[in-house]
Amino acid sequence: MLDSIQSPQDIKQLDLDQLQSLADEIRTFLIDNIQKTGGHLAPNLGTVELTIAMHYVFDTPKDSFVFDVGHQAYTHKILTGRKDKMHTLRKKNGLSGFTKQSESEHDAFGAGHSSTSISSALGIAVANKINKTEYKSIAVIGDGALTGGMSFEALNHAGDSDADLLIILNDNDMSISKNVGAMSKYLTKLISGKVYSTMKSKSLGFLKKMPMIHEFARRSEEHVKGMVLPSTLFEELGVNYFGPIDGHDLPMLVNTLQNLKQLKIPRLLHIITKKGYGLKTAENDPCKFHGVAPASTKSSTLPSYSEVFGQWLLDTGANDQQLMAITPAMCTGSGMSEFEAQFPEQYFDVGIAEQHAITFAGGLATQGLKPVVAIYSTFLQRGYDQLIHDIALQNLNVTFAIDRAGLVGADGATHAGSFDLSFLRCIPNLVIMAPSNAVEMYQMLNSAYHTNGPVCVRYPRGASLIKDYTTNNKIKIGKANIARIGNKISIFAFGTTLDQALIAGEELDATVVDMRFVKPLDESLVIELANTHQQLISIEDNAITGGAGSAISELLHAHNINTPLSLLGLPDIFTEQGSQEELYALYGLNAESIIDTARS
Ligand SMILES: Cc1ncc(C[n+]2csc(CCOP(=O)(O)OP(=O)(O)O)c2C)c(N)n1
Repeated sequence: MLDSIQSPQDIKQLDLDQLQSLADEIRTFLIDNIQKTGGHLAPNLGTVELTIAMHYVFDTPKDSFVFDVGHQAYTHKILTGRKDKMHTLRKKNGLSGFTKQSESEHDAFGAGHSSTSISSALGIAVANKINKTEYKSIAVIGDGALTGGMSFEALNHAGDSDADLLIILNDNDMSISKNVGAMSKYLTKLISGKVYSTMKSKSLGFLKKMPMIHEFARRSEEHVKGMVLPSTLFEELGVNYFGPIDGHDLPMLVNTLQNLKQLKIPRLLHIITKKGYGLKTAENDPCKFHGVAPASTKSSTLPSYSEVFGQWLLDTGANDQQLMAITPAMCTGSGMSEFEAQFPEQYFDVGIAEQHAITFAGGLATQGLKPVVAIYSTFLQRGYDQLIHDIALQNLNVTFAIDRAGLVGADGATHAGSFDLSFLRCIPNLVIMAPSNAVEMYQMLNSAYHTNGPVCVRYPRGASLIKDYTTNNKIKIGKANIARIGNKISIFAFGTTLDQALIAGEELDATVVDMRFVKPLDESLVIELANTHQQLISIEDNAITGGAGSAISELLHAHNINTPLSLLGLPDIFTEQGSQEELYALYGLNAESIIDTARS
């Protein structure tokens, strides 16, 4: 059946039994495809029935579906004419692993970062009203994404509006790890609460027999609230609450969505799903199967940079009870699982709440504790004002372990850590380090932790080439390291670009510097080398605009030094998806490119 579906119109001809067969076929297809391409397996297995029901009842692209994060939208891609390209998922020039406007008219809003769906769907709903259309706007948001502050900001706005907005809360009790926080507990209470159960059966019975739906819709909002379910948190905020219903029961989903389609008010449908549904291994360990690598990937015996951080955290936290480790919902990805297990009193998963994570760390620091915020470069973007206003301005002792800096590969532009050096470098009081290898990273973390004020250590995704890296040594703040002495040409390498710089350095007989610090720069060394060499090249895995090379350029300019300087880094575009190797080659961040630059 799947091969005959070219557009959402095609599924509207099917009966409910056929829809169920289609769900089974899609599930088998997903398991097979994701094994080859890699991708978000468990989240997508959990949303097959929901997505089929949505396309059965609504009419995209006139109606808008906004999938939060967009990582669970594979069935949506399959049903909207992209099945034949699913083998290119997450590959260079292939389909994105998230929703993307430029990819399909059925992708109403692009995503990748969490907790944006209610805001954007509300914007669409309000625009629909202003444009006098009858189109529907639907946000699909997970219970994990609901922990993000933007979701609450959007609910606050939506509940006070008369927008025709349907929010579907896909509750599987999981973020990447187990979901956390009071909201998560509240949702569990909603599902299991005694008072609630009676209300649930009443409201569902009511929904099924809704021939008087038009009359219902005409009733005042207050009355609607009272009839369906009084006093859920959502109701109190002015968003009508329906459910919870079984998110794998297709007939129930179709029936409920058909009913809810008739309404024109802010409303929320709570569905319960199982992450990894239909694949036992994924159901049993949804965290491990949240995102998977292609089955063909060879596992590395070398530690990843995230693991190096995790080990440092364990070693340091074991000896210092002032150390407080904070993650905004990225425990495993950041290498913190073991720390969580061993030192639960010193560990905080605050939910998908980067802004809060940073300011919370600030509060801890004012009381003499020593917070370490582990955060992906791309998600640090969320906490920018908090970093400036709450941490740097008050010069608080917070260590930032910034993971996934530079190009991350298959996740593409939404997840690339391309901008951190640019947006961090302009903030007073910050120290910014970029290690060239695992030993240096460990030393830098030692230094960061024992330096007053906010300090960032930023490192890339992937394996470090060194197995044995623990050390008590520290690195002197602001001191670069000359890795190779040569002639005429000096290459300033930031972070792990050092390896490629050294290869080019051999070929060119160039001086190569492991810069180590983006801020403070080792100014005296740069000036000395600029005065003793004829050509300078900087290389970094960050946007050239405002990046580390720009810092060198500014320094030379300030000292009227005219030695030619070429800046290698990421161009002024949103970077593509592909393997990390492909992308570093594409953007010229390799030895060849350094050599070409020097020769040209
Ligand atoms: C701002 C931001 N922080 C962190 C992430 C990483 N992330 C991707 S999916 C996810 C969990 C989402 O959980 P939920 O919304 O419940 O969806 P599920 O995967 O359980 O279906 C997280 C933390 C992100 N995409 N964006």
